[in-house]
Amino acid sequence: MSAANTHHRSCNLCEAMCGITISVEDQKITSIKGDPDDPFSRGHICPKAVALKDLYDDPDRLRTPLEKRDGEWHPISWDEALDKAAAGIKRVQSEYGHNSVGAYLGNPNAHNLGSLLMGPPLLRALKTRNRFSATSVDQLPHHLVSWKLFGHQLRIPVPDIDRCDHFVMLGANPLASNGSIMSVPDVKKRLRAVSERGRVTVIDPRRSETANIADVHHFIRPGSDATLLLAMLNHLFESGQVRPGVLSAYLDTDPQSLQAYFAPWSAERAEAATGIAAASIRQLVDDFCAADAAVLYGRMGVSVQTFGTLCQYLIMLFNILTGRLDAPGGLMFTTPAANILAQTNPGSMGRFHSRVRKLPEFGGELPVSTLAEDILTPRQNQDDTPIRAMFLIAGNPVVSTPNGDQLDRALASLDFVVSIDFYINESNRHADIILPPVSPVERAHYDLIFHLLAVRNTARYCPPLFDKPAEARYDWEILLALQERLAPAKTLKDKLGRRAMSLLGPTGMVDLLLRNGSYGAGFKPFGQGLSISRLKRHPHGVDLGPLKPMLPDALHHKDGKIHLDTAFFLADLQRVEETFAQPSAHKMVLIGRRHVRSNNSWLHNSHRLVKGKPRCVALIHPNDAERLGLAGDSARVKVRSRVGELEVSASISDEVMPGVISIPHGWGHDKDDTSWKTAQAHAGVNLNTLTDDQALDRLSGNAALNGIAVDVQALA
Ligand SMILES: Nc1nc2c(c(=O)[nH]1)N[C@H]1C(S)=C(S)[C@@H](COP(=O)(O)OP(=O)(O)OC[C@H]3O[C@@H](n4cnc5c(=O)[nH]c(N)nc54)[C@H](O)[C@@H]3O)O[C@H]1N2
Ligand SMILES: Nc1nc2c(c(=O)[nH]1)N[C@H]1C(S)=C(S)[C@@H](COP(=O)(O)OP(=O)(O)OC[C@H]3O[C@@H](n4cnc5c(=O)[nH]c(N)nc54)[C@H](O)[C@@H]3O)O[C@H]1N2
Ligand code: SF4
Ligand SMILES: [Mo]
Repeated sequence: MSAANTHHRSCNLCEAMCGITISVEDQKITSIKGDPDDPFSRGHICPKAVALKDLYDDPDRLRTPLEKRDGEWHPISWDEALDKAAAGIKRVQSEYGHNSVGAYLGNPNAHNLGSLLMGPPLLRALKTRNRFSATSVDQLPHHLVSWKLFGHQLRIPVPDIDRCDHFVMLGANPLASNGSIMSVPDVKKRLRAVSERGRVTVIDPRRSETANIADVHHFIRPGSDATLLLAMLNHLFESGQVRPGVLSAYLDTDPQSLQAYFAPWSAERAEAATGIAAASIRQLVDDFCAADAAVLYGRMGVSVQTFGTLCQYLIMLFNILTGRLDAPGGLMFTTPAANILAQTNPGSMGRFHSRVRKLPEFGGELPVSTLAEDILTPRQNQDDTPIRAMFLIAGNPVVSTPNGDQLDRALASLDFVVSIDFYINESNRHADIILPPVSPVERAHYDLIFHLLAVRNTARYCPPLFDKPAEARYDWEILLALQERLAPAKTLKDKLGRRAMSLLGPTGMVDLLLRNGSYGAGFKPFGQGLSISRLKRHPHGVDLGPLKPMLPDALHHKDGKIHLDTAFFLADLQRVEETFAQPSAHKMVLIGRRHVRSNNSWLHNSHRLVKGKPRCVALIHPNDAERLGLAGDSARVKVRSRVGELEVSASISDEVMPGVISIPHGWGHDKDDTSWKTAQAHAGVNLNTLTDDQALDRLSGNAALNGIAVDVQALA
């Protein structure tokens, strides 16, 4: 600790990476404030930052490994826990084969330096094909599009918001989420600045917090974005505004040859599907083309629906055909200081398939929507291996993935479950062994993933705020210890490699990445270049400047081109035709919602974040309320889908469009055998009781969690 008892670090709870200043007295955190000297976040924080303290102090947080015996949890030593965890996995694998073990990696892994670096070796040690993660309920379409077009799944361009004059946003609500696939602290101020320079347009079935500060908001029928994008592209061609500019040199396809694909999609047809007036669609395109710098960006609302990949592809195509890719103020590639692209699988698809539904892997992972069936479906033949054991690492898939109740049953049926987590949640309550790592402020942090997706190039390293208790383990130590037990190093090379990893630790590994990165030894402004020791001397972080044009360096295909692969992506147009041939028969369609005081399935154990009016309520338009006979703010509804039903309080509001019901995800803490007692007292309902494991984005296998047909009934 510094003498002044203040510690500077970045918050790792979401993608925004805000700089925070933590005051400490006698090993207690006394305050957490925004760090005005952080060149990226400039003092901004959101209400969630204080959860870092609540998490550290939380008496419900696990601090000792637990073993379940006869249905009761017992604390055990680390050695015993690690030995038993490995033995249980080995037992199942020796009986049923390697693929009988599955792993689910939850979202917090992406925010945890040690897990990012040491997780892959453990996964390799498991030798299983059954690897799942939050990617397939989230950003999988972005990876697929980047892999196909640019040759690397992590080469994802982000909006250059600070130099943009017209920002068009589909299905994202950064005022609540603080940005996604666009690390953008202080997004409200940055969007306001866009507005002052030009215009912000939001297209969302809900008048979201972001729509509220936008210049233009259009309601759109959930799941119909593909038709809007097709009509936008069609108008672009019809009005002669296709101008890829310098990008033409990199395209492997003549842009004019694409027109025929979009020709069937008049703005009038899109109006019928989306509810957005044809004239507004044309105007949107004309204004976009007229702006000096413009960007079209889409996130959860368009990624996690049945046309997720097609939408992300069409968004990319629109940016390319209007010359906005790699252009300041458009969609730009980043130049992170610690670049992990060379260490990461650039992408792959279909090298193997899921057990029951035969969905293709992407990048070595299978779509998590198939997990429950791959556990529950009985063995079909001699070569068939159901999943009999699971690793749950920083995730809560019962709450976070579709048809959560089915997955709950599936996890309960397993022979063995190990979890690395500091709470007993709705999923790892089915575990046999739980291995709890330290809390975020007790470990070093460098953001490997979100600098890669940030709207400005910056770098910031944070040493741990507190030393960890002697007995406690970092995530990475747990991961390495399990790897050693499951696949002991045999050769001298392996032994040296593992020894080096554990001696370097995550900080040493980032140091190597930094020294070998774009701003490493050769980078002049920092003399000897960027390294951990240099970053330690800049505790507020260093600014590496605005995003830079990166073509052709950002292209990984051997021919140096952008591969449009129309055969793959536009094959899905047939499904668009079928889906929108007739008006939808469904009266109500379900979408999700995020709130700035909530974070996926956790942080509901922080009293400060959950207090006040319950937030897990359904939003229903007054017209629907009237039709359903709902009255007053105490109304309750029963919502039913193909896979499940739940009862929830309804709030009648014209912030959602007629025919749409919005319920936040991440709630449903109604099981009494979890450890988060405050969360139990604010249980809410599990939205993923209603989402359908069979509803997928066909091209990627990503879950379609938005746009689920439901039946809504008033409760007396
Ligand atoms: N219907 C619907 N469902 C959704 C979404 C939606 O919009 N709608 N969003 C989806 C998205 S985008 C995502 S990313 C997923 C997220 O869903 P998950 O992948 O399940 O992730 P979380 O809910 O964040 O996981 C929380 C667990 O991680 C643990 N944890 C937190 N930090 C650490 C750590 O540092 N180490 C370890 N070992 N454990 C830790 C917490 O204690 C908690 O138990 O949810 C998805 N589910
Ligand atoms: N406070 C908070 N911050 C978070 C999280 C959190 O849970 N809470 N989660 C983090 C994670 S893991 C992620 S991935 C990001 C996500 O970040 P965002 O993508 O910004 O997430 P959402 O707030 O879910 O925004 C999705 C928007 O899409 C709209 N929508 C739903 N269906 C459709 C549709 O069919 N079409 C269109 N056009 N719009 C639609 C919804 O109404 C919603 O406003 O947020 C991150 N930040
Ligand atoms: S916006 Fe995200 S990174 Fe910033 S303080 Fe809030 S949770 Fe932390
Ligand atoms: Mo996410």
